Amino acid sequence: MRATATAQPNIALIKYWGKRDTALNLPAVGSISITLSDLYTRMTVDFDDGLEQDVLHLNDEPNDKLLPRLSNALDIAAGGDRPKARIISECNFPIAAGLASSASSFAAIVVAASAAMGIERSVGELANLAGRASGSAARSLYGGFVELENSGDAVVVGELLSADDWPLDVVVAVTATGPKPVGSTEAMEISRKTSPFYDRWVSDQPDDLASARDAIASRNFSALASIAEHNCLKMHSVMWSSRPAIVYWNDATLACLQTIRQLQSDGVAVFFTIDAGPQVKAVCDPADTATVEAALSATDGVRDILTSGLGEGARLT
Ligand code: 2P0
Repeated sequence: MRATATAQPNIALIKYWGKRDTALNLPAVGSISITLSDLYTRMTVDFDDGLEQDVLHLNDEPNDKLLPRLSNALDIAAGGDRPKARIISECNFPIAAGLASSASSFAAIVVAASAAMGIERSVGELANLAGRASGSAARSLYGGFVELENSGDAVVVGELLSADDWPLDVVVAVTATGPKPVGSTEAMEISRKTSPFYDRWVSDQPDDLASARDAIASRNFSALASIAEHNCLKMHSVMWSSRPAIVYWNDATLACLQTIRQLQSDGVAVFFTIDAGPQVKAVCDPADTATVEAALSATDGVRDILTSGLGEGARLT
């Protein structure tokens, strides 16, 4: 009753922010993301009747902090009456810092737990289970360009283009490595309840999704850049206008945006996106990756640079 799965994080270009059902963890809006190739979470689940409690080892260290949500994900995937499990997680990038570590973790654990229990599930079923654990995790079941549709009692997730259909790179400028001040789940609820812009955010999302879908279908980089930056800044405007305000940015976050604006005016094919954290993700044409890496590395306050191509969905390993 043991299996190992690997999943990569995904970066939303059209963002998920807000829930329409907190009990089922259903998003209020659809979203479109790209799955990365070089950052990963590898998760082994070993169900053992002899254990009295679930235990988690993360990067070879015991970890009680992240265990409750992973135990909940095991309940979702294997049922509340499942045996207890030994969970061994390896992650090659910073956790809970706005780098989508929850997406890769929950995608991997659902795939590993299903296999360890001997339950065969379609990728769509696995995506729905991962999404109940963490909304963005549903998208990491698929590779390349992924759309999560917000309809009915289950989310519908599918691949718009594969990673090979339109190879892009993502250069992540790491501007802080600590955990974020407020987690996404709590922050989304604050926004839903208090931001005066929240309803407009939700009602505009279908138009942004349609624009991004068209840009991806025609591989139109400048059209995708324009809608992705707009959608990102709109999500952060909802966060900033929440009470209390949810501000994930720091000085270096803004400095990176200025660097990217300069690159764009120099003719470099690059655009930014920022999630629930201070890191800036620069999406670019692989021909421009070295230029983007050099410019972001030289930006004040940038501590590290991680570069990734686009990759495949979660799978057994
Ligand atoms: C996204 N984020 O679409 C957006 C953009 C952060 C900003 O999905 O409550 O960890 O577990 O469903 O998926 C982060 O939220 O939230 C997220 P839960 P999740 O990638």
